Amino acid sequence: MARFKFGRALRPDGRVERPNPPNMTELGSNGTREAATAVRCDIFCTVVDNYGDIGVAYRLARQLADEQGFSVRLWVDRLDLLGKLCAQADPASARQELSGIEVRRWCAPFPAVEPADVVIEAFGCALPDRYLAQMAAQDPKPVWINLEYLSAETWTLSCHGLASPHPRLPLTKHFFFPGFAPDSGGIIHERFLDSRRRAFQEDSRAVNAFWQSLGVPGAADQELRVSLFSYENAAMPRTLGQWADSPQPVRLLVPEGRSTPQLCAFLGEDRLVPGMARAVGSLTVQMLPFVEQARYDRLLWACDVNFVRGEDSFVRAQLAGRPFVWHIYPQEGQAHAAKLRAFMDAYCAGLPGPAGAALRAFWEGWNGTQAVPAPWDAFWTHRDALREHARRWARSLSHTPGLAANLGEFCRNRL
Ligand code: TRH
Repeated sequence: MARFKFGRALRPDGRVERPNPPNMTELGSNGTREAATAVRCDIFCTVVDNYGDIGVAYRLARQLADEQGFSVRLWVDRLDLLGKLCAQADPASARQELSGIEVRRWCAPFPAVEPADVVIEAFGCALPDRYLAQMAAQDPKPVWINLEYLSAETWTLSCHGLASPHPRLPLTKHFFFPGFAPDSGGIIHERFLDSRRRAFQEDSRAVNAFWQSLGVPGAADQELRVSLFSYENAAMPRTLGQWADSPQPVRLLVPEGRSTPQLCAFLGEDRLVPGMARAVGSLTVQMLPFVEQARYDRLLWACDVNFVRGEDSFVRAQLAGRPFVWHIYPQEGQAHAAKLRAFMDAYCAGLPGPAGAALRAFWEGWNGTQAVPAPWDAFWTHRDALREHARRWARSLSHTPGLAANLGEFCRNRL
């Protein structure tokens, strides 16, 4: 029989085999490894669009393995996208080990595998029927989690942890809402991330070496470094124009992606590819490759201000301890406006009034939830307050238990 480190291998006759003996260690509440049976966890992820679904699922999978001692198997339908976030990922391999987790291609027909102790479906992706039927046949039943999108909206707190019985099968799904409030599911932040981040930011040699590795020159005197990861954005040309007219040099660092056509139009270029840099007035636009997740963190740590989007880069920008601007994932009927404002309410509560008002105005303009985009200068004039607040916010997030720890506890209490 084929044996895999994390595997529940299939017999040639197609019957489900017993799982291999799982890891015999897990992390106790004090963070030390204790002799115990590892919790087996299956995470299911389908990519709706972009990188956020797989970005969150892969990050969570690693943290559940590293810090909660879970034995994790991640099922994902788009291994090609995982390859963008992690260079070791092999898009052609249907089964591989990556950073302490087992990664499997989610394909149809779904193989007959024994369900894990904990089953996490990311963002409401429906589990394969065959797997669901096997969950129902299992005794005891797996702990079944539906991991929801991150939101600061208060209604999510009343739904967090709620149980939803399956209409036909003897199974119960629990809703898990990541968030910022103490009684939410929390956000993903790795242990020691905050100290690693601060050590990097305080080490000018490490920062310079990072810029060099990306082919970005050292910062000019007074230069403002901005990273840009955004969706198509009606406010972008105006903001680019304001940077071009700025008294201060601005270097805009752009991982290739959905902003590229707008930048081409602004710069009058047919194409922009990683490595190219073009200047207009005070603004230099430098294209970067899409880098691995860990390097993207460093980009956020090294810039003065970061434009981020979606869910995962939005959280990483907060953990970078630097001012940032969020382009929220647009939803039909402007449903995203309430979500944007709920976060601004939480974030601006700790900012002096004028800085909070400037942040709200700029973010609303950037997101098109307010008709007239606010000028960049009106936002950036508050840079000292924004910087100080970003540092404090990152520090306070790093002291929260976090999504993986909250999930770990929630599941263990139900196993
Ligand atoms: O890519 P996103 O827009 O993803 C999503 C999806 O649209 C999804 O359907 C939606 O529901 C969700 O947002 C809210 O943005 P996000 O979430 O920031 O994910 C980007 C990931 O890509 C994140 O893990 C960071 C990573 N990344 C890199 O690893 N390297 C890079 O160079 C860049 C720019 C990003």
